[in-house]
Amino acid sequence: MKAAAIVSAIVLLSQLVQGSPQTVSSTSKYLKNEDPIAVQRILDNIGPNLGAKAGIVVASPSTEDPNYFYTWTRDGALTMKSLVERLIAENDVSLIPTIENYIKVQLTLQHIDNLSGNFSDLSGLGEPKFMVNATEFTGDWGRPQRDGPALRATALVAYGKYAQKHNNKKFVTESLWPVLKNDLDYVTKYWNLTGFDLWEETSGSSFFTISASHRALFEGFSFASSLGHGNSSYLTQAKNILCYLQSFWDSDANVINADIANGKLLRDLDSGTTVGIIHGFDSEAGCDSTTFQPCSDRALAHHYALVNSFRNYYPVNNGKSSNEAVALGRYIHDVYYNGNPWYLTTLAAAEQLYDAIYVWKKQGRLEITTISESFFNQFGSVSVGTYKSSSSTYKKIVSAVSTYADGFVDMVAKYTPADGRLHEQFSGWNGTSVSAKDLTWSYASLMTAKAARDGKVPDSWGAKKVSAPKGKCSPGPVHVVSNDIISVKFVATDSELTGFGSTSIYVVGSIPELGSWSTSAAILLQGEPDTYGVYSATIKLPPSTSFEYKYIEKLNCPQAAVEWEDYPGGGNREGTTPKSGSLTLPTATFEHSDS
Ligand SMILES: *[C@@H]1O[C@H](CO)[C@@H](O)[C@H](O)[C@H]1NC(C)=O
Ligand SMILES: *[C@@H]1O[C@H](CO)[C@@H](O)[C@H](O)[C@H]1NC(C)=O
Ligand SMILES: *[C@@H]1O[C@H](CO)[C@@H](O)[C@H](O)[C@H]1NC(C)=O
Ligand SMILES: *[C@@H]1O[C@H](CO)[C@@H](O)[C@H](O)[C@H]1NC(C)=O
Ligand SMILES: *[C@@H]1O[C@H](CO)[C@@H](O)[C@H](O)[C@H]1NC(C)=O
Ligand SMILES: CC(=O)N[C@H]1CO[C@H](CO)[C@@H](O)[C@@H]1O
Repeated sequence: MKAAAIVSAIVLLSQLVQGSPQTVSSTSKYLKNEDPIAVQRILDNIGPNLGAKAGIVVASPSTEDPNYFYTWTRDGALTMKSLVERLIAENDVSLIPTIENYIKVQLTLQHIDNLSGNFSDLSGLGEPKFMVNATEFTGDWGRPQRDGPALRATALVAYGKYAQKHNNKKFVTESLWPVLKNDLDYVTKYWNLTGFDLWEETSGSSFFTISASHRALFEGFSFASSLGHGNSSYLTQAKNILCYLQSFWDSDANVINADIANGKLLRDLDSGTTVGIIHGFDSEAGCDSTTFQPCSDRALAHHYALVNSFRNYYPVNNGKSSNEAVALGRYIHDVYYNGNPWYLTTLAAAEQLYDAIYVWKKQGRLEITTISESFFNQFGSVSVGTYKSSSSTYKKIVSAVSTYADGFVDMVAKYTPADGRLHEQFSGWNGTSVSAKDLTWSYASLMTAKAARDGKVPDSWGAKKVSAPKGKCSPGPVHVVSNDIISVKFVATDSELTGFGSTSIYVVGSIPELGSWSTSAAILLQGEPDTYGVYSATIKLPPSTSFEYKYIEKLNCPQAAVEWEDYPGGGNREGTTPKSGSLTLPTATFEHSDS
């Protein structure tokens, strides 16, 4: 054969092997390029790098504006979960020492007595963050946060199953189980108390935390059983949690509520819910709505409403048509660093859809219900019903949803700087990087979104076996008896606060629940869902307690100037809780003179 003939034979052969030559999409190219950067940056942020203790996951190397040079239980757990999934999907055994160091140092963190409590009654596990040398953080903070132990339990179970399969039982019994047991016991005991949400701003009950708690105990029970430590309390409380979780679905408004305090809605549309949905994904659970699977009608209705809330919100989203992906922040009217879009929330929206597509393909059909109808109608008018994979409607929808999902990644790609480094946020005005640099969680979210797009889904956690709760929900072993506490509502009006980038109203006061006059620990007043310009916060206080307080306005970033309300006489407001019942304080009105 002549050389040219050999070359063309090789070309022909390689085309046969690869199938017909296809153009690689820009989404694939971006992810392929960014994925190794993400893994490397994650590993760079884990001790002993950066001077952190071995296994400590540093949130970001940023030490000022903002200072994220800490380890958060939540961020660390979600990052480790993504590394364990990668270990399993790619057989990347080089990750094992990092994962095992992480697990070992958690036992130290669990034993630190801190401002959330102590180890003896496990209350200290609710502490949200620690110094990178694995010592206590003593500053003001939104604490406790009850998602951390649950998320860590899930990361540990994922690695525990892998290690058991690969003959590392010794590590599981000696190092992993002691940490996991504490987390499972913590969730079992405390899930039914309030705490701060994943954004560390709102004290109450959140979909994210409750759904993570359910998964942790449900899969924790089976895993513990496989080690001979099965404890029926885990399963009993998993059932109670699942029952309570259903109350976050609002069937009238067709939304998943994000945060609830004292039976009142604090916020509905929130990207934290999407992060909760992808965390709870189980590729074998179909489109189950009890566990809010990514392709469930509830989760798709949430996706639709959440994305729409951001559609005309950021200037970077301008000009997108009504079924194109857009950049997403945490929630609208967020003020933290001006409330820009985040990489991890935009990627979570893509990941939810990749998960959904995976399941539709696996089961060979998709279902449209009256709940998910509006999500599907974005891509052309379709009727409620079940569509088999052979139908043209199915094919049209799957293709459109794939394009739509890629669009979220494309937004992230567009605003990723040339060096591939992901901050926490990108400007809603022009897409430049904002807030903490090299955010570990941003990179973890890129890795998991790519894996979902590639069809490399995490192992099942048994969600298929979850049965829908019936009857009245039972409380947890530790719960608040409502007459022990008084709901105190703070209300303020300001008709000039507009959306993206404006200031927010807070209340601060003399008692710890009101931040002890520290403006950085002030309580954020949330916009009332139905009343324009009215903001409120409801907190719990003991009966017959007197306190002083005052309202402030500020941007939620460290250097922001604080504007104190102009209260007659320059003094403080005063309040006293009654012996029982609730208390609504007089409404404060902010007025702005243009001077
Ligand atoms: C642990 O913390 C709880 C409250 O969170 C407290 O009641 C208990 O006394 C503390 N125990 C120790 C040994 O500090
Ligand atoms: C841990 O780090 C903090 C902050 O850098 C420092 O103040 C403290 O002394 C360190 N503790 C130990 C035991 O190294
Ligand atoms: C089972 O779990 C409960 C709740 O966490 C705990 O109090 C109890 O000690 C556990 N039982 C055993 C045998 O470990
Ligand atoms: C505790 O559980 C009960 C029963 O599901 C529920 O009504 C209540 O809102 C829960 N409270 C918290 C703070 O989780
Ligand atoms: C982009 O917007 C940010 C605010 O989010 C601003 O600080 C920055 O100067 C702008 N940069 C450019 C290049 O316009
Ligand atoms: C070691 C330490 O700082 N412990 C503190 C933990 O928090 C409690 C309050 O809940 C303090 O009293 C301890 O001093």
